[in-house]
Amino acid sequence: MKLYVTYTSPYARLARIVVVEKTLENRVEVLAAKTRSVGSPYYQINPSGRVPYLVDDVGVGMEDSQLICDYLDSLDGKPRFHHPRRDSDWDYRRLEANARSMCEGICVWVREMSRPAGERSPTVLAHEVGRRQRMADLFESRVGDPLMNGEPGMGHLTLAVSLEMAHKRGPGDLTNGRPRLAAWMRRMSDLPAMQATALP
Ligand SMILES: N[C@@H](CCC(=O)N[C@@H](CS)C(=O)NCC(=O)O)C(=O)O
Repeated sequence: MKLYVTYTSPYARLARIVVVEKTLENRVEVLAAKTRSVGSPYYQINPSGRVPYLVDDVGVGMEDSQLICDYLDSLDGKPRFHHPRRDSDWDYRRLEANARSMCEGICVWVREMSRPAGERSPTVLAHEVGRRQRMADLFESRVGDPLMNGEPGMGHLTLAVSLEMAHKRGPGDLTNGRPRLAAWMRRMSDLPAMQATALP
C-alpha cells in the first residue's frame, strides 16, 4: 500500500502513527505528497489534493484520516484504536469529537498564518485564538477523567498531535499554565509512535 502524507499534517500523522503502532511498516510505503501547489502531480493521484491518502493493495484510493486509520487498524482483525466497544461509548466519542474540533481550529490558524502577511484575516486568527484557549481549558478540566487515561484511542492521539502541532508549528504550548494537561501530554509523548512521527 502507499500512504501519501506531508510531514507537517496532523491528520497524516495520525495515519503514520497507526502504521507504526500496528507494525505495518513493511506493508505501507509512506510517500511525501506535494500539496497546495498548482499543477502538482499529486492531484492525478488524489483529486482532492489533501493528505493523508491511502492506496490499498489493489490500487483503490481513499482519503480522510478517520477512514484510513480505521482501515489500517482493522487489517489484522484486532482494532486497537477503533475498538468496537467504543462505538457506543458516548463519553469517548465526545472526547474524540472535541479533539478533532481542536485540531481543525489549530490547522485553520496555521494555514492562515502561512499566507502572506497582507492576506491574513485578523478576524479568523482572533476567532481561532479564542477557540483553542477554550478547548485547552476544557481538556485541562477533563484530563483527570479515567477515560483520558485508559488505553489510547483516536481521540487521545488526535489531542496529542494537536497539542504538539500548536507547540511546534502554531501559536505555542497550550499546556503552559495547564499542569494536568501538561502531565498527560508528557505521557503521550513517550509513546514510541509519537516519537517516531515527531514533527520536523
Ligand atoms: N478531514 C481530513 C482533513 C485533511 C486535511 O485537511 N489535510 C490538509 C493538511 S493538514 C491538507 O491536505 N491540505 C492541503 C489542501 O487543502 O489542499 C482528514 O481528516 O484527513
